[in-house]
Amino acid sequence: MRASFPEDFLWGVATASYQIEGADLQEGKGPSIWSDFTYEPGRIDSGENGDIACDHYHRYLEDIELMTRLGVNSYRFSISWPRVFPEGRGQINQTGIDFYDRLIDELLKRSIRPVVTLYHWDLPLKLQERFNGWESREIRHYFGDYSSSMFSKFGDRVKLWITMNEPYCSSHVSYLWGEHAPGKRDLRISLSVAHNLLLSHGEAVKRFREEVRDGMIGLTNVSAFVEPASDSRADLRAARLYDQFVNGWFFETPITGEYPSELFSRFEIAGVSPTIEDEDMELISTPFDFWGVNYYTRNLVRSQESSVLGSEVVQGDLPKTEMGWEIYAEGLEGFLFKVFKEYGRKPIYVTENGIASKDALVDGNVDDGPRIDYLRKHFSAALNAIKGGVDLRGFFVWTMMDNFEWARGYSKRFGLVYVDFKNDLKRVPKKSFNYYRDFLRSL
Ligand code: IFM
Repeated sequence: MRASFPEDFLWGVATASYQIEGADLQEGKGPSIWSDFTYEPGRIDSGENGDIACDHYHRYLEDIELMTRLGVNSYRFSISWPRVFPEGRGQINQTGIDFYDRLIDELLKRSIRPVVTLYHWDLPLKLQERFNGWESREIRHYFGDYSSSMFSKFGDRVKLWITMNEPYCSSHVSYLWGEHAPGKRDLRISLSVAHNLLLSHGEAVKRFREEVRDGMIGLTNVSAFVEPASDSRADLRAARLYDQFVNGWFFETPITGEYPSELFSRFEIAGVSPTIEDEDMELISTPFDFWGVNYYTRNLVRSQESSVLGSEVVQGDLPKTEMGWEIYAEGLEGFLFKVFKEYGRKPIYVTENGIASKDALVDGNVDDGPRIDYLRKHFSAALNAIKGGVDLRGFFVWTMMDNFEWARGYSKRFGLVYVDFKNDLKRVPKKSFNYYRDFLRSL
């Protein structure tokens, strides 16, 4: 199968700073909203946090050595904003910059292409304290300045940039469902946060165009392959509204410069729609180069008129991962076609895809058959999309190693490498690591 993918296809693994780095308040790093949130009782399963995580900050060489053994040609990671700007802006933490310099140089030495996400959820706590972080329109200038600095520090070596990871999660999972930092539950605030995130994405792209001579910049969204729970008119409409909420809001708006109209009208009537100022939509729709698609599951949706969203997700009957997410590789293929056709015919990278499974270390081995099966099916779905004409250019498995899975703590393991959190963070490649390695060699 591998040989059927384009020759210059990027095959990689993905991670995020707070989930793996550890060294949380060390070497000049400032706190993020997660440093704080994880210490609030009841927020995280088992009261865990990312203080140490996989200690990648100190063990990055060992981790890159594993990537080399794996045979990937690219690595997607995020920069921790508070590690480089402890206060969000102003005084730079040179020790943090040095860390990313070493990381990038080592990757390039191993012919592994660095793909950098500027924001994967760890907002500097200072900005939260000063003006409520993403709730304020001001944040776009801060994000723009931070992005400009990163372009100038690393742009000579990093050629693929992602402004942010899953703005759906940094808005709704954090401000509507209350599961992620800072853990609020208010749709009006959540929609305004989503607006400020999109503005900030646009600002970063604008800066990139003005300041960087080569390279590409894109936006990574989480995607849901939405299906109606029945053929009833009400459920079909609910599926449409839900698709606008999860997908359209973040995929359509940056292309068209307009929010999906049916859902926007509903929010207007409910008095929760975001305030849009002159030129906002122009900034949001600043042309960018590619889409990052994070795909995990499908969502089955039925009508729920009493909710302002007009829809609710119901349990489907497909086999599920340890996260309780349905396994549906056909959804990846379908979604890639949708993104390509409906949202600007841009190059696409699958920037995350993977599975949490019940992995156990037995006699020094982790036999994670479900992950192998999952990856095989999703690689094949990606190939079908390419054969059907989608401009898919890369695939990043989530994730390199078991790590801090946000509100679920360390209980959910997504890695190709098992991390023994009870035994000095020992790394043990799982059977799926060997599967991916052999797949990559099978030219
Ligand atoms: O771990 C997360 C990641 O940070 C963002 N996308 C989904 C993953 C699995 O939940």
